[in-house]
Amino acid sequence: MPLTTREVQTLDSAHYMHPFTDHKALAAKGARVITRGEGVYIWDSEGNKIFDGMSGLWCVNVGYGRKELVAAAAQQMEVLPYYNSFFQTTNVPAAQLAERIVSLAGERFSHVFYSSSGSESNDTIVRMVRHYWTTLEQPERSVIISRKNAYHGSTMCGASLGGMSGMHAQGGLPIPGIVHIEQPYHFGLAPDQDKDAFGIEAAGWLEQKILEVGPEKVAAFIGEPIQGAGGVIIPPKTYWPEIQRICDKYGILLICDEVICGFGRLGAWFGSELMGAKPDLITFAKGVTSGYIPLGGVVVGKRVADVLIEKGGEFNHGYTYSGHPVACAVALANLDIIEKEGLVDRVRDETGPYLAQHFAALSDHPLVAAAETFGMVGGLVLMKDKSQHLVFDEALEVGMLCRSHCFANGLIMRAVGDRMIIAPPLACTRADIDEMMKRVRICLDATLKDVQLRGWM
Ligand code: PXG
Repeated sequence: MPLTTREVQTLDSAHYMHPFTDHKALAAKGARVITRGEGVYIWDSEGNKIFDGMSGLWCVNVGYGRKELVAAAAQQMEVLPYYNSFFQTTNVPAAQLAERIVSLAGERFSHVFYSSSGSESNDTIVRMVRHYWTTLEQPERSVIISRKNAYHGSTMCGASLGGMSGMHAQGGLPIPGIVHIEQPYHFGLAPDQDKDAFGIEAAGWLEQKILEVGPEKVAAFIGEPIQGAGGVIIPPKTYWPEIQRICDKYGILLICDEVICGFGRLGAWFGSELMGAKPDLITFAKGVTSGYIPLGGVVVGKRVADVLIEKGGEFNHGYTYSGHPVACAVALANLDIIEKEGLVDRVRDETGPYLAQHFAALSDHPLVAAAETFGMVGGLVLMKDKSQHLVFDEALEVGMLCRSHCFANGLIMRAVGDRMIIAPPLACTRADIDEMMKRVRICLDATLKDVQLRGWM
């Protein structure tokens, strides 16, 4: 007999400590139990069918229920379920996948270092970058510059690189040698300024910080091509080329965290290609396996790999699951699907522009002050009075109210403050996008009605 919803909720609240969750609040209401997925939909234990406008957590890029991935995992588990890559050993899928990822990333890259998540990958990067500069006899180059409101994971290094003040407030973060500049959020910081001029100005904050820290102490700059968890902040097109110019000018390494943007989400294998950035290191995770099994890693550019391999000696770093054969086999099968179905080109040429057009049209809604997408990510801003640029009182948590109307109306759309964000599967068809947009409008209307009833607008 399967457990009832209530039984699962009871076990859950008694024993399962969830990530990023207020447990007192959750216990009062009981967790939603998700039981299955197919295509772009998930189902909960009460039988509700929900359009997953967030691809799980930005990861189920090929959609749910892909038998090829199940078969790849089962087959690899039968042959070799696990072996490590320490002690001068390797396995077939890990070596094959490394070659494949390097060839997708382009000729500046030569190697892949594996982990099991985005957070671990960024921990690897912090150690690798500092080891690189030490190997080059510049150990004082240890400071890494990141951005406010960035998300780079939840480990000590990941959360320190990230710019979330709520995370820094717990556990003594950030660790030493990590500093932050303001994010390039045009709508939030300078909506009246010319967008391209703002992009140049925002990139200039990096140069200011380099000069403040001392160029001889700066190791690297890290950024997501488009900030995801921070609310889908799409930078002006002038931003990344200017960031690249500044990194080149001071010889500092550029790290693009492509945990969300990589593997097709923006309509290219890596988002940095589209932004005009030439990173030395790329963080990946999530979409590499479409979330079917944990896998992450770092694509290492020749600039770094050549030094580490020639002169770095042993890099005293690695994980039990680095190059896990089952995870790598699933990743290979996932890349096969993306290639066979032409999903990257489809996002770039067909579904991405289609989504962009329909999403932008939401700005005719009384609650929506701005709505923008890039590939298969999008964000909109809820405002009290858009003509006056008046925001809602933060304490009202209008975004969370909208999110609850989304749940109630069969749609997963996330709230980051008063920004509502989406990241549907890359496998979405136009018909799926039509269905999602229909639900988005229903949810916005329900939120509007609710906000008016409460007298907040
Ligand atoms: N970098 C980026 C850019 C991410 O988006 C990580 C690193 C960390 O990956 P792992 O696999 O360690 O979780 C992420 C993860 C949200 C949300 O609220 C986003 C992430 C994770 C949890 C919540 O949108 N992104």
